[in-house]
Amino acid sequence: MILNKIGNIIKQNKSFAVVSHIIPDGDAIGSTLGLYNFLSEIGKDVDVFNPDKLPSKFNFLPGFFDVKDTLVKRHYDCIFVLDCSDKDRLGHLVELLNMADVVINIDHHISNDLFADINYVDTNAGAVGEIIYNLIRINGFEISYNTAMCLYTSIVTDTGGFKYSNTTSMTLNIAGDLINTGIDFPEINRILFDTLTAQQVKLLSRVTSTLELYNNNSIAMLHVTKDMLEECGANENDASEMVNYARDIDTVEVGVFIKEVEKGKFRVSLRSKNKIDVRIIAEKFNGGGHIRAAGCTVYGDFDEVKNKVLNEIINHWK
Ligand SMILES: [Mn+2]
Repeated sequence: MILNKIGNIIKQNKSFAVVSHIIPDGDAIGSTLGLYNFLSEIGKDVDVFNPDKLPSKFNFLPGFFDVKDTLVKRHYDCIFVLDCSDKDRLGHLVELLNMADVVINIDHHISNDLFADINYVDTNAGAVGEIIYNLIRINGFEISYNTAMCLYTSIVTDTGGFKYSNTTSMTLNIAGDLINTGIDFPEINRILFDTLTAQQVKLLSRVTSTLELYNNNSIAMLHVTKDMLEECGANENDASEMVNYARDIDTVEVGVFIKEVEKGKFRVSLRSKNKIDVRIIAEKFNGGGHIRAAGCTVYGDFDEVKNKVLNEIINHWK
């Protein structure tokens, strides 16, 4: 079993790095910090990285302020890459892969290209946090309160609060075991799902007023420009969940959110309810993700980008 083999590597080595993907989400942050806390607690020398600045809403997680975004030249016995379907997801930290004896890739994306020395891809896992939980437990270790906070965050965010179809009975069993460590999960849920800044509420009113409906009201599009962010005093991360307002409309199957990153470059988030595999649409633009949640970067002016994405969705529908 690969998780036992990885457990032996943990037991037999001393220095580790843990890293996840650009534009980190709750799973990337929760799973890396969960593994980071666990390895630190059992006495390992661990560095934790992310190529991008972490959204501040996750700053309640133990280890949040230890996350580095730059490399210092050194050597690790082993590097863990979490929630990354390919090494490009590491952005400027891709160099880490050359700094260790062993690179271990742990993921749940079906598109994972198995880039590492050891690859463990479980597409049935709702979140990478579930796999880290299994890795710790299968190898006979305990899960601490701090590690549980991080793994719970990973799982509850990637399953949309246990609402999405990637939630399994295993997901709920794991969450139950994590809750048994005494973590304040109602408070974690409140921070993750029911907290907005004043800037975000202002931005929400601007973003929802951009609503456009297509394909018999089954596709909804929202967008945000850099100017809108600035007018509301908001930053890029403040808009990250707003795609859900497009998806949540009763007649809608696919929700689209287009965010201007810079002139001529847009980040597109896609969400679907029951029928459309949005990962396939994202992959047409060299993006990726999951069947119900995916994303990609599309170049051109706004109308061009909008029409390209819309056409791809409608083509896929046929
Ligand atoms: Mn994930």
